[in-house]
Amino acid sequence: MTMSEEVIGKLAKAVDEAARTSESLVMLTAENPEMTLDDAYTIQRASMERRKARGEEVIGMKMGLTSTAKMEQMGVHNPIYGHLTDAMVIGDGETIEFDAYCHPRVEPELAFIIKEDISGAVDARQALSAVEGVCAALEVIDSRYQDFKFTLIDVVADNASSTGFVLGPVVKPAADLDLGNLGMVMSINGEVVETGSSAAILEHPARSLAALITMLSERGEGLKAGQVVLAGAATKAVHLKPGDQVQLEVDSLGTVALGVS
Ligand code: 0L1
Ligand code: MG
Repeated sequence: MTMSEEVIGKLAKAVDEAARTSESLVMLTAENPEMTLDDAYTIQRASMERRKARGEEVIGMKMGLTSTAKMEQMGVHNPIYGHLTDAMVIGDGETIEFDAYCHPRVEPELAFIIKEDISGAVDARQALSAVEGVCAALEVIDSRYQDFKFTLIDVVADNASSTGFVLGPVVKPAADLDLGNLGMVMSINGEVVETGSSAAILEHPARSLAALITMLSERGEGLKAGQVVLAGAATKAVHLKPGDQVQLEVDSLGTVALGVS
């Protein structure tokens, strides 16, 4: 870590306030070029402490930038993670208000429900042993940075653009699914906007889960029973606009939906 606790606290406040008020920010690295990836994860955690102090509860984690399409879209080369809180839960079929966001986008994802605590440097098979079930999910991301422009370090400090997520109603054991190759079709207002396969999520969603657990272990952390993990997007993200009705259909896992007013 290169930054003092005071600077970490100041930057955590900046990203947290931007998320709370939907006022976009200039990327943090513009004024803090010395900031490292490690600093960025420390800022992310400090911003979660601010949310917890307001009564939010961390209920899971997300992996981001897990597909080649997403990495190319954002001009980066590594997956990242962020924290999910109870305030980010959107009910299946619920309508969100466009004005409550800076520049929201939606991604087709899968989610894991974790059945037992797990930590350490694990492989995909070990990671899956801690999974209760898998469901379809939509993630709403909303970078707090002006014009959606940031470096990998900036986006990590901004909690990997985490904003909201919807879980589908069908939860199945991973063993009952062709998890490495589930077809995923995302439509907006009845028109197909993205099609993909779960194979695009770090080549297999279980690899994404294992990568998350392994990255968390580098900070002495892990996943807890009952947590939700968004495995990452199977395609690039799509901009939302008022009036959109988004639906994701996943092989064997049914549909999950979201509206925008
Ligand atoms: O969930 C994601 O893959 C988003 C990661 C952050 C980059 C972005 O805002 O698109
Ligand atoms: Mg995502």
